[in-house]
Amino acid sequence: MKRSSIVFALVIVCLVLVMAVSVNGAAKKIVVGFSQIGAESAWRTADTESIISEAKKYPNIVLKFSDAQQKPENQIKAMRSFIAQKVDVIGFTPVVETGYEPVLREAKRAHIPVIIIDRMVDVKDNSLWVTHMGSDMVEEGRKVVRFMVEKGWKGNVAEMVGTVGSSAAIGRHQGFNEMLKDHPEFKVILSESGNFTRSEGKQCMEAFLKAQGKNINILFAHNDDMAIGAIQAIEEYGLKPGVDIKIISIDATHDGFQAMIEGKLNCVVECNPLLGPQFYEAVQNLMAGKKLPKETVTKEGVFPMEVAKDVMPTRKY
Ligand code: GZL
Repeated sequence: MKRSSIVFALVIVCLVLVMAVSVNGAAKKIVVGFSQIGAESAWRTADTESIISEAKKYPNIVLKFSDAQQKPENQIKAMRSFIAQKVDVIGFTPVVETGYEPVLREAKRAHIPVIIIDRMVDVKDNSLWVTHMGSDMVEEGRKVVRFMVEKGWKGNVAEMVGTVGSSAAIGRHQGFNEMLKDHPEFKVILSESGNFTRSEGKQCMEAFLKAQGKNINILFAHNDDMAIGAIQAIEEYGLKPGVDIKIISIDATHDGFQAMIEGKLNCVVECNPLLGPQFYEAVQNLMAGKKLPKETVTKEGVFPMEVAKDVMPTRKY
């Protein structure tokens, strides 16, 4: 065989080897469809930032992100679109607990695994989702009462509930009322929804004050954004938030800490939104064929106003 033919053959073999390695060497792309609730609160914004920014750390992750503007029907539409696009994994946070069973069945039939983060669905068949990660909302409600008792608070309580039908609002309300049974020093005189938003929290507090005014001793707001809206309403009414009306809320966001530093909010119960790292670790493990835990609960603390100034610089959301 001529020398030139041997060299040509060697070049071809090398090219084929290089191509084979490059195809096998590059990690397989994983296409993730994520349906987010919306942008109703600072907590949700931090959660979205975590989901989007963390995806950029994985060269093999392609994220398709959809914002449902707090409408479950938009989530169902987005999830059907992800199924039609044959994504590898669907991630989502359900606005409310119910109404998702049909689309979850469609994802299962299409062999697309579903990872749920933060809020949860209420379905009988738990094979419709692979894993859930997020806070224990019932325990968050219990922590609120434990703090109120520890501080020696007593009197009439106004409860400002989150989005009606959401697992966050249902769980927090459940834990709160479960603990109150043993504490007759508290009487819940008002309980209405502020839908987890600042503006609706302000409106809700205006209605509370119109109905009960100075009879309200304590406000429990299911999230910081509603508490901040309520603080504005209380000040406009001529009372001192954090003094005339004690206030406790859940999330522990930057603005919650700022309100505590200003003496207008007495305590925040932490609910951590930074679920991006956990979510993509689960995606990678799932695609690598590893078994995932059915449930992963976030560990969280309680921050009274006295520690706000020192703790604030350490906060990540
Ligand atoms: C709780 C989360 C709630 C936050 C709110 O895990 O779903 O939704 O408490 C957010 O701030 O809107």
